Amino acid sequence: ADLETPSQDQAEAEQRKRNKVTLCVEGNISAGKSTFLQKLLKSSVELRDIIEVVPEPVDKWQNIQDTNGGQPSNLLEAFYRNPERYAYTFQNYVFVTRLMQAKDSEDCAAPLRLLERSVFSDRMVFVRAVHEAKWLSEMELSIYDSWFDPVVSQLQGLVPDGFIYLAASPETCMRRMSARGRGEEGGVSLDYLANLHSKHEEWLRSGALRPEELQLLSDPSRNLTQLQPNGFVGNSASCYYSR
Ligand code: DCP
Repeated sequence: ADLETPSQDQAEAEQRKRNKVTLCVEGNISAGKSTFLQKLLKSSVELRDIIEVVPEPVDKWQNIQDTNGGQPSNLLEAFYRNPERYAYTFQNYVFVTRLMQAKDSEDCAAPLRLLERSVFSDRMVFVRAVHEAKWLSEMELSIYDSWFDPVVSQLQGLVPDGFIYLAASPETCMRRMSARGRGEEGGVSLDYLANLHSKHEEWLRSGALRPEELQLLSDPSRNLTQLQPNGFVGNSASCYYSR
């Protein structure tokens, strides 16, 4: 009987999981996602108690451990140095590391989980942009597309309850990116940022989610409702979906 009846701890953990809200913070390179999340945590003790922030695993992309004990490699740097060669490898690894991180934070005690970016922006923004730049071949795009939906639909932990979009002009992002001076991003052009910007706008502002995405996000068991953009946090952010 013990095997069949979940303990009180297990039942509470399940209940916590069901009641947890997950939002993904989206925006262009250097839009200010990490700053926004850090400020939110510092803004009040009460907020800190209820929020679990899950930063983007950029450090994992910069430090690929060598399985033979050699020096770690930097995949982010390899991608920007030789995008035709590494765009697919990079986007593939971005997906896997995001998945691992989402799983690791799934059981956190906080009722509100804020993830920096999502597999949806990876696909709708970055994968599209690198394909348009001809850094991803037709075959590589088809491979990515062929596994994306089946994998995501098997992994409920990847589907958020909503998105917070931090909109910033490509010029602002360029200025902030140059000021930050992350070594790998030295060659990122204003044109590339402008393309990423328009892809974010198309995806999040026009509500142009793909039918499969809408289906995933409006799964009745997740109790989601589509909302109009509502200026959720400050004047440059919108929350598109909410319980
Ligand atoms: N990146 C990418 N493809 C993805 C995700 C990220 O090419 N699917 C790249 C873009 C950046 C780097 O990874 O060079 C880090 O991405 P972010 O824009 O998400 O992170 P930032 O640190 O720039 O965000 P912010 O400054 O808003 O905190």
